[in-house]
Amino acid sequence: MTANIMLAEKSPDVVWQESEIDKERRNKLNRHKSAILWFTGLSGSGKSTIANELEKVLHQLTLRTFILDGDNIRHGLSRDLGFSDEDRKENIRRIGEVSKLFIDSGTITLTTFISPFEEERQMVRQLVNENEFVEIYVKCSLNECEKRDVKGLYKKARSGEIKQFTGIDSPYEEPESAELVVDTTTMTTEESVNTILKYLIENDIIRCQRETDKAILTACNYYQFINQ
Ligand code: ADX
Repeated sequence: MTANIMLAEKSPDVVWQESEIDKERRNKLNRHKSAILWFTGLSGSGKSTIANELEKVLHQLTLRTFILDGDNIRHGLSRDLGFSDEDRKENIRRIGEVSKLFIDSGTITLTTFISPFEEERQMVRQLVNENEFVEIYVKCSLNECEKRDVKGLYKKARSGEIKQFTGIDSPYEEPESAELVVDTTTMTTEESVNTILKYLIENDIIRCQRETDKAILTACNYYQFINQ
């Protein structure tokens, strides 16, 4: 049976249906493992920028990837949710479950949600196998995020036009057990991507053995870690 299957809470008579084409077979076909790269951090910290840049490299390496993005998910799957603590928890619960499905599909999923609460991030971590969840804290001071204010939301939050804004009148709990911390006040996007690539290679989540892989990484200026 697939790991960590919970009983259906309100419908105890539903039974888990196994499929013969399972994660292992998909991983074999893809020639790489599944993983959730869970980016967390304040709005404007750089989660989406780094995830997009990283995905481009992974895609060039012919790995199967997908980005679940906070703003986009709130246009569909979570369109009924706001920004109260309860709604944010439900948002992350849904994304956790979707990410778990993506794990079973053989995909490397990059998720970019503020995900402000340690408990919910831990909950998602528990849904999958130990080496399948990589928490990446995109660290950036509130001051700097506010200075960037790419979407103009901090200004609105300060003026009271937007309520329950993370960092202003809604909390952000810094990760306690993130696999990686990338500090976007001191690191460039390229350096952050390098750090993550290094981790993925060292932990055998991705492999870059073929000459073409090395050529691709060289072309992207991400070669320095491969020969170590
Ligand atoms: S989470 O807290 O539930 O993880 P999520 O990542 O989905 O948040 O959504 C955050 C995005 O919604 C931000 O990048 C920002 O663009 C937008 N947003 C709108 N209102 C708020 C708010 N009150 N707090 C935080 N982000 C908000």
